[in-house]
Amino acid sequence: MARPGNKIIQAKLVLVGDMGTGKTSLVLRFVKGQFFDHQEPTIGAAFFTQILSLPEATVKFDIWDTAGQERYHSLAPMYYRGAAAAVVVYDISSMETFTRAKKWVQELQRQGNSNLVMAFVANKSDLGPKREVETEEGEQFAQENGMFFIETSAKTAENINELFYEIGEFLHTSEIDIYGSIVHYGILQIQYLYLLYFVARVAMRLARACPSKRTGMHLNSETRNTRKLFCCSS
Ligand SMILES: Nc1nc2c(ncn2[C@@H]2O[C@H](COP(=O)(O)OP(=O)(O)O)[C@@H](O)[C@H]2O)c(=O)[nH]1
Ligand SMILES: [Mg+2]
Repeated sequence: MARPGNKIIQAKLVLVGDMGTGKTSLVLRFVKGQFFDHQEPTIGAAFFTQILSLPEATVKFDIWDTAGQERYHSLAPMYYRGAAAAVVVYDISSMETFTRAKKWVQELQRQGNSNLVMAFVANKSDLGPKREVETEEGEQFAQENGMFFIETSAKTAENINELFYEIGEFLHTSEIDIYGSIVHYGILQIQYLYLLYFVARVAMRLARACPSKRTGMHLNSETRNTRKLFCCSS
């Protein structure tokens, strides 16, 4: 529930990663608190919504859960375009899905939204004995690419709320940053305009204090001479 007076952030979130890494399971766990050992594969993409209350804001997530199959790859930009957050998922028991996740990160970086909040998620942390990807490998890649890293298990619910909570916090802070830069830019513009106004006023005062030499000097002196002649001739 949105808290009264709390700021509301509407955010499009997209999940990408290889098929079978647990994207749908992560979302179902977060949205409905459910987990299925035999989760149906996603066709195309599925849409979910969930509201998350943070101390300072309420985040309304519009979640696009994409299918990981290669044949749906060409549809992916439709889902990540305009997204505020992207969750790139791999399965800790499959090195292949880790390699694929790294490619997803590169693709998201290429699409050029520098404000995109990205989370690198190592799912199925409950499959410890089958682990192929060490925590440090995921952590290091995420760090090198400026992403937030977390190990989760949709099965045991480990770190699922934490994942979305962190994303919400990142979205909230990056909104403050954007707002802050707009205010900062506005102040700079006002200072610049005031400086121009000040320079213009000084220039006008100077112009009034030291008027430029009149043109037609020759005519004036002629007038003076004429008067002189008139004076002397009388
Ligand atoms: N052990 C374990 N299995 C999981 C976990 N998350 C998903 N699965 C299983 O992995 C399979 C694929 O999950 P799914 O959510 O359909 O993956 P998606 O294709 O990425 O959406 C399903 O059988 C899930 O039950 C997890 O955290 N731990
Ligand atoms: Mg799925």
